[in-house]
Amino acid sequence: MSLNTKLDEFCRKLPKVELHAHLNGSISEATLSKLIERKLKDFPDGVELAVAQRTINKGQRRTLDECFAMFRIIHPLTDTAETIYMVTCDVIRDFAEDNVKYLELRSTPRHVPATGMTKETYVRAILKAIEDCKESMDIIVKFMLAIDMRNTLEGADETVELANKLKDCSNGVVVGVDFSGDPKAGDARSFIPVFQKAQSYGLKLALHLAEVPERNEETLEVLKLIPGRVGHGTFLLPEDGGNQELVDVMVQNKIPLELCLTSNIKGQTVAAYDNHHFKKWYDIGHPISVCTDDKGVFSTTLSEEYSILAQTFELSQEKLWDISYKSIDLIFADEKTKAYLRGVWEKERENVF
Ligand code: 6MZ
Repeated sequence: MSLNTKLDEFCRKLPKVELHAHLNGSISEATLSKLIERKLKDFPDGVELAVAQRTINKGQRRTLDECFAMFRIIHPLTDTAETIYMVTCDVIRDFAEDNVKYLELRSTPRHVPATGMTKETYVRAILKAIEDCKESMDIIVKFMLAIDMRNTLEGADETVELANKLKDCSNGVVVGVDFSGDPKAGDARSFIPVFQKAQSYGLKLALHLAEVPERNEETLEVLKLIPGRVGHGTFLLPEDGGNQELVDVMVQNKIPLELCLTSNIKGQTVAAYDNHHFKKWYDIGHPISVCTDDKGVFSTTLSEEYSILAQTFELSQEKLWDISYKSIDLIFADEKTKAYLRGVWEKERENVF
C-alpha cells in the first residue's frame, strides 16, 4: 500500500472497535523479543529459539500453514501464567495506543504440566491483566475463551464449562466463546453440542467459518445455530465457491462478519486486497467489522487496516467513521457499554475531522 500520511493520521485518530484479535497472534515484535530474551537467559543453548527469532522478524507474506507454524513457535514462549499476564498487558497497551476504545480479545486456554499452568490459571492471568489495565488505560476490554478445532469434544466442553464458571466472577469481562485453529484440521459440526451448551449459558459465539474453501455443508449446519458473529467467512459468497443458501442465512439473521484483510492476504486465502469479500458484504449493507486477527504475526495495526480499506475501495473518511461507529452495534458487551461507547465516539468526532 502506498504511503498516505493524511489518511493514516485520520485512521490513527479514529476511535476504533477491535472484535477479532487472538492473544498470541497479537504479540508485538518488541514483546516477543522480551520473551525470547527471557527464555535464552534460562536456556542459553536455545538454538531453536534463535532460529525462531529470525522467522518472527520476517513479517512477510506466508501461507496459512506457515501462519499456523508461527503459533507453534510463539506458544512455547508463553507457557506460564506470568508470561500470559505480561503479554496480555502489552497487547492491551498496543491496542489502546492505536486508539482502540473497545477490544474483545480471544485466546485458547492451555494446560502446560511442565510449568504448572492450567487452563484455569491461564484464563485467570488474562482476566487479572484486563482488570489491572483498567486503571491506567482508556480502553474497555472483554474476553472470549477459544476452542481449537483440534480439541476433543471433551476438551471443548471443558472450555465452555470454564467460560461459564469465570463469566459469573469476571464482572462481565468474559462474554463468549470463540472457535478457531487451523481451518483444515477439524470439522465444526462435531462441536455443535458444545456450541449449544455455550448458548444455553448465555455465552455468545464467535465462530471461524468458511475461512478455507469447500466447507459449504459444514458451514451451513453450524450457521443454523445463529452464532453472534462469524470470523472471516471468506468462502460464503457463490462467486467465491460458497452458495446462496449460506448468504441467505447470513443476511436473514444479520450475522455480523469479522473481516481481517491483511490476514487473508498474507495467509493467501484471498489473492489481492481489491478481491476481498469486504466489498460485496459492505455494498449490501451487511453488518461487518474491520479487524486485525493477529497483528503481531501479520505485522499490522487496526489503523493500518482502516487505511488499507480506504485506499483499496476508495472510501471517504466519513464512510470509515461510519464503519467504526457501526461496529459498536456488533460488540458482545451489554447495551449500557454500547451507549457509553457511542458517547465516546460523539466526543471524539471533533478531534478526528
Ligand atoms: C484460525 C486462528 C487464526 O489462542 O493462543 N488463530 N485460527 N484462523 C486464523 N487465521 C490466521 N489466527 C489465530 O492465539 C493463537 C491461536 O489463535 C488461533 C489459532 O488457534 C492459534 O493457535 P491464542 O491466544
